[in-house]
Parts: sequence; C-alpha cells; structure tokens
Amino acid sequence: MVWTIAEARAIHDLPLLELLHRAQTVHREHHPPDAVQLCTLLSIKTGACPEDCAYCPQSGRNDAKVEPERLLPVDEVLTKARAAKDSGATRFCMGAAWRDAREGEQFERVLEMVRGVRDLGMEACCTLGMLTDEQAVRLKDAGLTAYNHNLDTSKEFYGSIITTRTYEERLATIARVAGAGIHVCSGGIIGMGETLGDRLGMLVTLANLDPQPESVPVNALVAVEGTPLEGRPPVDPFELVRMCAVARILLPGSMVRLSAGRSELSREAQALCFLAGANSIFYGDKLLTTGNPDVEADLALLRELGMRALLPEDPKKGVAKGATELPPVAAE
Ligand code: SAM
Ligand code: DTB
Ligand code: SF4
Repeated sequence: MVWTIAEARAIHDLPLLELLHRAQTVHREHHPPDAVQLCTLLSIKTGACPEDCAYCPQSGRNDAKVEPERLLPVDEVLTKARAAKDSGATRFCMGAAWRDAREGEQFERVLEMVRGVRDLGMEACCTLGMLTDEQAVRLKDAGLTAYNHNLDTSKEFYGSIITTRTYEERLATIARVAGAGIHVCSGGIIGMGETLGDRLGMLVTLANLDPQPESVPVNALVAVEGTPLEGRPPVDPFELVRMCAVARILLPGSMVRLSAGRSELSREAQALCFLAGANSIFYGDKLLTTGNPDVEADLALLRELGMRALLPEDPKKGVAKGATELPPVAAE
C-alpha cells in the first residue's frame, strides 16, 4: 500500500491512548510484545567529516570538541564487538565519519571487521556514507546484515540541515544497498526545528520504499555544543512516543530503534516508546561520540518492565525472531 502524509497525520493526531492502542495492536501482529533488540555502536572512524550536517558533532565544519581519529585497527574493533556480545548485544553497528566509503586498504579493513563480527554470530551493520555498486556487493559478500543510511528528515527540510549532499543521493545509496541484498536501516532525527509535516514526510518516504527498510532508527537530537543546532530545545517526550507509534503503524515489520537521545528520557517515557512499538535500543555507554545510558541502568529498566532481549541470530537463519532472558547485570 502507498501511504500519504494526510493518512500519516490522521494517525499521528489520534488521542494518545488510541494511537498507542493501534500501534500496540500492529506491533503484536508482527513482533514478540516483550522483546527488545540490544545493538551496540562503535565509531570506527571519528570526526573531520567533510559533510556539513548541522546536527553532527563529527562534521569538520563545526566547532564541536571531537578528537578526530583514523580508521581503527580490526583487532580493536573485534575486541569491542566481543565485549558487546558478552554483555548481551546481538547487533554490532560500526559508524564512520565519511562522505563516502574509502577504496583500497581502508575498505578491505572494513570488510575484515564485518567478517569478524559475523564470525562472532552477531548481526553486523555499518554506516560509511555513500557507496558504489561494487562496494555494496562486496559488503554483502562479507556478510553484512544491514547498512545504515538515514534520510534524517523530509525532502523539503533537508536543505536547511545539510547542503553538501542531496536527498536524491541519499535515496540512491539506499536503493543500491537494497539492490545488493543488504537490509536497509534508515530513519531520522526529530528536534532539529522541523515541522510535524517534515517528520511525517520522512516516515511516509520510508514506508513507501519497496521493500520497507528492515529497521528505522528514531533519534532525538543530541544538541551538541559547537554544532549549529546546539541551542535547540529538547524534544517533548510525547512527540517522540508519537513518532515511534506512527513508525510502527506505517512500517509494521521493521525494527523501530529508539536511538539517540535516550539519556535525556525518563524511564517512563522509554516505557511508552516500547508500548508504541519501539523494539530496539542502542546498548552501551556510548553512541558514536556522545553518551548513552549505562548498561546497568538499561538492564535494570528492561528487567523492571519485564522485557527480554532478543536472541542472537543463528548465522544460518537470518534475523533473530525469538527472545531470551536478559543477560545478568554486570558485577558491581
Ligand atoms: N557519515 C555517515 C552518514 O552520515 O550516513 C554515518 C555516520 S552518521 C553520524 C549516522 C547518523 O547519526 C546520522 O544520519 C544522524 O541521523 C545520526 N546523528 C548524528 N549526530 C546526531 C545527533 N547529534 N543527534 C541525533 N542523531 C545524530
Ligand atoms: C542512527 O540513526 N543513530 C546512531 C546510528 N544510526 C549510527 C548514531 C547516533 C549518533 C548520535 C551522536 C553521536 O554520538 O555522535
Ligand atoms: Fe559526516 Fe555522517 Fe556526521 Fe554528516 S552525519 S557530518 S556525513 S559523520
């Protein structure tokens, strides 16, 4: 079915409890009601990015205090992946502050990282900027589960946030990734000064992709000092809840990932996001360059809510569908 912004708006504007009921109904038709996927992020190449994304502390064009780092060695990345697995994560996401993926030795190194993460029995995701067809195929052959490439916002608002690349380039990379048989992970950010129409425009664009993305990260802006968006007021948690619910209803089979901004969210607001259909979080004390709730706090929250962590993927069977008990809380 093709979604329109008017339809998305009608859903969004429902009374909150009605919206939550609908989202939860859709959620239970497609996903276990109590399972959350734990994904751990690592910045494998940090800062000095040539792009001018207004929200991003890693853009070389802003004054955020991020120490640039070259592409990490494979063993360092795999040590972090192993630690993430041991603490209960089933997906390891590697982010690089590049406009487009490097050729040559650096790309080979990324392929090696992907193979290493897959050998651990984890899902592997990476986000390296734009890709060529050949790079997409090589990532697929290395076993990459998913590629993250966010639309970030609507086509109309995009130019107010990023001027160094276009929405069309973003969509073309997403198509290339899907064409190579890699799952697409694509979502966006709220709280950048966009309108509700922009938020819904982004979700409708994602929902009308064929196939729909396997996962949709919903980020609340982390307003980092030194970026052009440093002064933005925090997102109202109910707006985030509504965004998760509309994403769940428009993209019923996708994982909805409650991503950046959780450090500022109360436990109650996070619980409402889960009720609205969010079924994945970034798990680990750091996102790429900014903070994330402590592992212990996240495990305590999930336990208190009676939620379970998704089982690790069986490498032969694709994406995990089952659920397991939460991993034990780390020793004091
Ligand atoms: N350079 C690659 C790219 O842009 O596709 C990959 C890394 S980039 C940091 C991945 C995503 O992180 C962005 O698309 C954006 O949605 C999100 N992000 C970056 N900074 C953020 C912030 N301050 N708050 C919320 N989300 C942010
Ligand atoms: C996504 O949508 N959010 C993650 C992941 N994809 C790569 C990144 C969030 C980054 C938040 C800012 C930072 O830590 O630098
Ligand atoms: Fe670079 Fe990605 Fe940050 Fe944009 S979002 S500045 S492309 S790292």
